[in-house]
Amino acid sequence: MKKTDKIFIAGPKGLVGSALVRHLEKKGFTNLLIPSHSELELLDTQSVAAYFEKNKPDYVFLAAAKVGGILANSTYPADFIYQNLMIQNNIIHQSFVHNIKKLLFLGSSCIYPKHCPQPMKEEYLMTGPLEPTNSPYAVAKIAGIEMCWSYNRQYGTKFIPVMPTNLYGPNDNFDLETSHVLPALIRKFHEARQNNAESVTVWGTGHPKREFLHVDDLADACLFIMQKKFSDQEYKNKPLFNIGSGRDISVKELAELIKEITRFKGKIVFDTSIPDGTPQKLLDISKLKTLNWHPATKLKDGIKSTAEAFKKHTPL
Ligand code: GFB
Repeated sequence: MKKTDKIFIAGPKGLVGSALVRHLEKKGFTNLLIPSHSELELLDTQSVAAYFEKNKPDYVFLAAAKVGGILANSTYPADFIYQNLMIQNNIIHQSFVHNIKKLLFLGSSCIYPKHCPQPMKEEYLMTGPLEPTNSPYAVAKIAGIEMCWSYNRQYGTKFIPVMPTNLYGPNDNFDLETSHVLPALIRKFHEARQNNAESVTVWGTGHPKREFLHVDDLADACLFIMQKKFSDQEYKNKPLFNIGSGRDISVKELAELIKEITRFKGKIVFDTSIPDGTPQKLLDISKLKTLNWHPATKLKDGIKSTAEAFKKHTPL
């Protein structure tokens, strides 16, 4: 990749896309295509086709997606399947039509079966039923993976699907209805401390285990894979890379850690009327480690900086 190559980041305002923009700029890439919503409507095939025709990107990071936590996934299943299929169909197909050099498609660890052996290896894809709370999202992402593989096989494209674990960091969604657990708990504990509340309510039993990766580490891994040279055969051979931190913790342990970081002194209460979702989600990242990529951010440090950034932007 040359520093002047045109790099299209689809979804540049989101948690992942904004981290990619920061990382690429830091590494000296000068020709980033980061269209605003008024310039490009990803759900509209004509708009995406016209954008590719006009801008002719060399590389594409497909980080645009309809995302959300367990409640958002359960409440808006149609939006999750429709929007994700449309966005990825439009971008992957136009990337083929316009002969781009390489594309990275970002999926999610929820593509693996609900009761998958842990840690989850790439080859466990499609070996069992999905978790019902997010299967519309997971099915869309699995379709995206299959699409990358199919275009590579039929047309010789260089499309690589990568599957990040649960992510967190700056520009995350802190809305309590739609966010993921980590930003939700930062907000809940921070507000509880400010309001001298007696307790913080955590959804579910606290038993599910999740793996968390700082989004800056994800951006680093994505650029690493984008720059890596693979043989034509490797592209045809259904490439797939898990990207994670290699460690998981329970929701209860996460709540205790955030309680300590935010210096909240009250109690933690579990609301077991809310579903737990998948019991455990830990990715096997040995494939990426073999290529010599390793995550850098410790969970406690990452939560501290994310909580600081949240406090700065949300003074109470
Ligand atoms: O992060 P989260 O919403 O999504 O929830 P998933 C993880 C766990 O944390 C669940 C619990 O067991 C939640 O019940 N939890 C506890 C909370 N308190 C809270 C809270 O205040 N807010 C939230 N949101 N959860 C999503 C999928 O699954 O993860 C997506 O729905 C995607 O498709 C994404 O894969 C990475 O980890 O369960």
